[in-house]
Amino acid sequence: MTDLLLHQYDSSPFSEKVRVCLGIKGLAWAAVDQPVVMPKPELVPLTGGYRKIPVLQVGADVYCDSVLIVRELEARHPAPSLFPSGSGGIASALSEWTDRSFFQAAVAVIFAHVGETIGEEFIKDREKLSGAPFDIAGMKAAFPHMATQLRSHAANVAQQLADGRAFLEGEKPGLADANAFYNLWFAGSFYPPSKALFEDLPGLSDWYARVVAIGHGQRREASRAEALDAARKAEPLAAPVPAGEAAAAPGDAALVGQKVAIAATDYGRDPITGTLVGASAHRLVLRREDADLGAIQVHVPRLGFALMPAA
Ligand SMILES: N[C@@H](CCC(=O)N[C@@H](CS)C(=O)NCC(=O)O)C(=O)O
Repeated sequence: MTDLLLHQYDSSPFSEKVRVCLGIKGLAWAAVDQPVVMPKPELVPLTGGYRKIPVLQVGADVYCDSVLIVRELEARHPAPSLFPSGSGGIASALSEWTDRSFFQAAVAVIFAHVGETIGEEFIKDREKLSGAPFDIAGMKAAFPHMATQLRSHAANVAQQLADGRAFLEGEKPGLADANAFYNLWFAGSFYPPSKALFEDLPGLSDWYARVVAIGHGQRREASRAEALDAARKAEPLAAPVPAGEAAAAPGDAALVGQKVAIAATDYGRDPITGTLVGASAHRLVLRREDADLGAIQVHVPRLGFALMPAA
């Protein structure tokens, strides 16, 4: 039995980032498949409102967003490290590149081509998620530009490999590889002709094959009922912020112990409310009481989340 429960679906690119990191660490974990659109009645009770995928659950502690999931995996299972050349700071900071402009380029290239084949339910759901119309005509018009952006991101990856190294940081794989990889995996899987935008770049295809070969660790499937039961049976961590994480900003520290609301600032901004029980420069931790599950601690990354005193 494993205690790492990853709420995910196989086509999710941010889940692929986490699956590769689980592979690098050789960890055993369980995939808990969640729906691709709302409602998600067996996810939201765990997160208190957050609907995005992936979410990592360990007992009654729930980690939202791949950025924090990766940080938590490194804290719980430090070896082998996701930062093989000691690059924890810069490799973590690079998520702002891979998860935003690189990812947006991959999304634009895919949806300019497959947008029309997607069902109405998915389109309506994603319009609600983003708060903006799903503009297929706009995506088509933007394609020539976005194709150049995707290639340019991929070319930076190829440039890093130009001295013949196996992975982005050297001979061992790390988060930098998982982050760059998942975007190309996403584009190439959902719109295979997009591979022509990057697979000719020197060294890129060989590196891509090496990342695929890492695998995903030891995966098993778990039901959503099993995950909810694991939350019911467990108590949240007494010390939810791992030792050594940089201290919180003074404004956040002052709110510890108070009722607060937190929400992502980009998309999927559904608020989570609870008592702030932990804060660092990298995470916020809320404790909630769920009528069915009992006490749950929800962890979110500090970057890209807003914190407000609860109304
Ligand atoms: N910043 C988040 C982004 C997660 C995200 O956008 N996930 C997509 C799937 S890959 C999602 O949740 N889409 C809406 C849904 O599945 O309901 C992260 O790094 O985890």
